[in-house]
Amino acid sequence: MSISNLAGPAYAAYHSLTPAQITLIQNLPKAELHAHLNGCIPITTLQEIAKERLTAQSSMDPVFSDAVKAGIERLQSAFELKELHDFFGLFPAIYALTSNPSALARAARAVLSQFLDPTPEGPAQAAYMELRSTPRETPAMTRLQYIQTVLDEVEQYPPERAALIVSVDRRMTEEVARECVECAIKLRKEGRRVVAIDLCGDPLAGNMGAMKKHFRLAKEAGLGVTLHIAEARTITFTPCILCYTVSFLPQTKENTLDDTLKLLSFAPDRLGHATFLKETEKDFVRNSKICVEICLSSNLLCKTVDTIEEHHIRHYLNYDHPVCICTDDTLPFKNTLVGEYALLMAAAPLGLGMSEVEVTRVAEMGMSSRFKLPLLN
Ligand code: 6MZ
Repeated sequence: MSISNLAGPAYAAYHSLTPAQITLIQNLPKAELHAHLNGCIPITTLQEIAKERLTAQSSMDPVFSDAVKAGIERLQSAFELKELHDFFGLFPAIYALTSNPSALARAARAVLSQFLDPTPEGPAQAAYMELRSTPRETPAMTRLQYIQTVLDEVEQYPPERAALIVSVDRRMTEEVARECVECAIKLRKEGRRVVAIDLCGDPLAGNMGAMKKHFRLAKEAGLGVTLHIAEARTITFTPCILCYTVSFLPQTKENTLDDTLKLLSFAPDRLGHATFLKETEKDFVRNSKICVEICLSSNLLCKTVDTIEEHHIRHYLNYDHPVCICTDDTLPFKNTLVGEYALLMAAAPLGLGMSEVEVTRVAEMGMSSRFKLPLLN
């Protein structure tokens, strides 16, 4: 995405920088390690795919086609998310468009190009990218074909520039989660460029206890593991007699109470967001030197963090703990990797006011947190 498409907190931060600061962050070798394919499709690519698919499929259900159009309009305009939960409602319209191999390949190509090809303003946003995506089975492709299609695009770039992380969605059934992990292992064994498994999706969905064995399988096979963790505040309450008698008390899913502890027991190599970790959990992350993938615009726009000054990145930076600055979903958040680095460098209250030396150190941390391509046999 070109800087001209920037909006939101990253826009304000970017435009507050001096030309010398912009040149510095543009030229720093940066790694994008947390970017979701269907969340990063340039809006122009999505519009093109929509135009072609909606006209070609004249028999398409008009109600459905209106829903897709409305979804794209929503993504085009600046919109307010009231909470993280609203965010997941954006995807059905996108998924309706990337549901066959050619549209998916086109989307993947555009996302990779957005990060890895030189921009109108200067060098490529990222020196290296780990693109992640959730395999979907559709009438036009199996989950294995989904991953192969994305890999074909990733592998157009040399190994030192791009790799794939296969995402498992918290809402998946156990069977589907296992299928995704098995496909990732199979493809890696064939020499394809899959480096890790991710856990993503609505933070309040799914049963994480049941997911553990699939992630163990991935680890045993040599793949890396990264997990979205503690992204949303979960309501925890101690069961009491009132809970059984007063029907309007908040309902919590039983698995959210110790969700974070369960996920930490998967022995992850990296964590996504990690916004609402308790002090003991933060200590564990620090002692285990687990890199935290930080998505500043995403957290601010989804309102899981109120202001940049309060962002948990500060905690990790105070300890010189490894973090990686990432965009998460450039399509809805209208951000760029350079924009996210601008948030580090811009003076308060727009950014964290970090020095050149500090920002350079953070970029190095990201590059050092790349997954290694495992050698499987
Ligand atoms: C959790 C997220 C996410 O995989 O279809 N996704 N999961 N937290 C987030 N932070 C805001 N952003 C995106 O890309 C889209 C999918 O990635 C996950 C969601 O499950 C979403 O459906 P792929 O390429």
